Amino acid sequence: MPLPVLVLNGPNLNMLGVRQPEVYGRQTLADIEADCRARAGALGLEIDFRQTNSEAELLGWVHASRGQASAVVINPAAFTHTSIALLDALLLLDVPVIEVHLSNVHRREAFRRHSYVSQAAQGVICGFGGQSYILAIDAVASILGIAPEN
Ligand code: CA2
Repeated sequence: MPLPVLVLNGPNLNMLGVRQPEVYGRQTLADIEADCRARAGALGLEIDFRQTNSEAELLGWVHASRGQASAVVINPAAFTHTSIALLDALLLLDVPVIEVHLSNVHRREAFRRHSYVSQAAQGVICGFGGQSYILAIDAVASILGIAPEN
């Protein structure tokens, strides 16, 4: 089995399902984690799914993933638009990074259209709610050369 796929989530995503369902959907982060785990399992991939409200903790997880993960899927939440430190940390990785967002950030406020993180990402998926994460796991499988069973 390949090294685990690290799925990282930034600030406030622990509150999903509580407010703004019209923007972020009704799924909780635990629901999304369960769906990711099921899809990854069907593809023969293991996932390590985490959320933090701390930029320092997120940077630490990215640093510690060197040599320990086969890919990183990340929803950096608000750090997307603010964190050069997160960009620099992700640029240290030599595995695929996929940036995901629940909402279509291009249909929202202008400040959400710029992502520092995208410069380190192989691809960006946004606007499909929790399905954005599943599409990202499928992208990782494709990049790693793992074919779905059917
Ligand atoms: O669409 C996304 O996934 C975002 O990364 C979500 C971030 C936002 O800052 C990005 O621009 C786009 C916000 C996450 C906040 O999560 C909430 C959860 C429940 C209720 C309100 C916010």
